[in-house]
Amino acid sequence: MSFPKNFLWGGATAANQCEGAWNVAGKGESICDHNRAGSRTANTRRSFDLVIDTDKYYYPSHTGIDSYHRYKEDIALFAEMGFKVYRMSIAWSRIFPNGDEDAPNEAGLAFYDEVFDELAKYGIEPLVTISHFELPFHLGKTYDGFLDKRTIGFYENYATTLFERYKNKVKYWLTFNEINFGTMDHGKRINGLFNREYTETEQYQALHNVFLASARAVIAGHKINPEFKIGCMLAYITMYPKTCRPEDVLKTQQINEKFNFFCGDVQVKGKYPYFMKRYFEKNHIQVDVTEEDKALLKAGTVDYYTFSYYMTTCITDDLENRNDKTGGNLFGGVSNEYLETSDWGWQIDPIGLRYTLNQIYSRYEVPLMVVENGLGAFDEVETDGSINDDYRIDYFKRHIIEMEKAIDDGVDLIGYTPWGCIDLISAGTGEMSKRYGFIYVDRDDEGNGTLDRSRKKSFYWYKQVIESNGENLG
Ligand code: P53
Repeated sequence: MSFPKNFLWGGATAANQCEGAWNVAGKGESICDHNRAGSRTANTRRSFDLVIDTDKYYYPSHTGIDSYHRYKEDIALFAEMGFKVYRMSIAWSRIFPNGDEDAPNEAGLAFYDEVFDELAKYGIEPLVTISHFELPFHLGKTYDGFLDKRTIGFYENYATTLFERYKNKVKYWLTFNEINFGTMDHGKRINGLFNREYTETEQYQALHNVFLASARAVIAGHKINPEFKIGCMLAYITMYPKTCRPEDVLKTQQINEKFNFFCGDVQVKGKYPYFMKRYFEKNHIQVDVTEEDKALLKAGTVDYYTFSYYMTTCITDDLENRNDKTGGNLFGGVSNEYLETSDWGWQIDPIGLRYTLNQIYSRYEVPLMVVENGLGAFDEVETDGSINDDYRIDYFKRHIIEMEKAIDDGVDLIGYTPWGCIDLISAGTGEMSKRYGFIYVDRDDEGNGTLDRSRKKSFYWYKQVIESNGENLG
């Protein structure tokens, strides 16, 4: 049992959670620049301000961990750990500040040229998320984001600009981060629906337009460089029936189809699954899907499938009346008495990763990559400056063992990029103290600290894992 020779070990971040420099060198406002810091309990309900008021409130994305200015130091640390791949995102609003311009902002493009050149120095392959929760604010405000068909064209123009510019520097792309959050209210991070309440029809119409934008980008990208690998990305929250009561099992199947299967089916198989067509019919949801759209979805299928994996949850047929809901899952899943939870209530389930990899692979049989996984935890800096994050090492070790078993099961798993390889702003809560990194960043929830970087115990541990291609787990 072992990892393939060319397995892509690395780490993952997103621009809005680490770059900072939110209004520098021509960058426009992105939707996430309007998110205030939340609190531990706020979870995914951070305040979203239509008008930014920096005198009154702290907006964590405005400074992030300042990687806009410190990326060279950060990449050197990634290289020290032996990263083969680095998953990062491009801030759309650096390239098209308002989103609807014809011509891109050269300063934004030049910045990422430098980042890619820096990665190339160390032989690290970039894996670029084109849109990671960072639609230009103007597109949401003026067009209701992806509810307006014109936004499909803006996205295609943006993606094509990136493909042309970086065609010899980047091979691996992802069109949208966690696209399946578009099936719920949380989807405003992707589709930009924040001006008012939207009907379910409107939400699914916007998601449909996101699918079309993704398909158009895949087609355009392959024309520009046939070597490109363009993938989808889903938040995969694996579900178990709470009990073996057939009612619970059936409910699990229904919620699972809609949250975990629907978007992957569209992006990998190129068509809407039967259960969503029926769901639309039964609930009088009128999504306009033309024959031309269907052909586009068919032609614009992705080359590989990627997902985030943090937790599993349990489903019962009376979710509404339960008081044992778990954190992180946005459909109200309940606890599993066989699992431990993180300090944020996310249920830790390494064996679930093997199960999940097999579940996804049996459905699609395309190469898979785990592009997010990790433990958000409080870290303590000792008086000598060391950070002994054994709990994080233990979390990764157990997940890596299960990935190896999944590969042994026959799953074509090509890479692993743990989330927040350097501490960054939490997407859910806006906290800094929910730390994921191998690299510690001196910064607190209110924005104080030197922003200095230091190596945690897990840093040395992960270096040894990569060096041994997953054999030496300590
Ligand atoms: P944070 C919820 C559940 C699963 C994945 O999340 C999620 C979320 C959003 O909170 O998002 C992904 O920072 C996302 C990253 C995010 C990461 O998970 O809330 O792609 O941007 O930071 C971890 O702990």
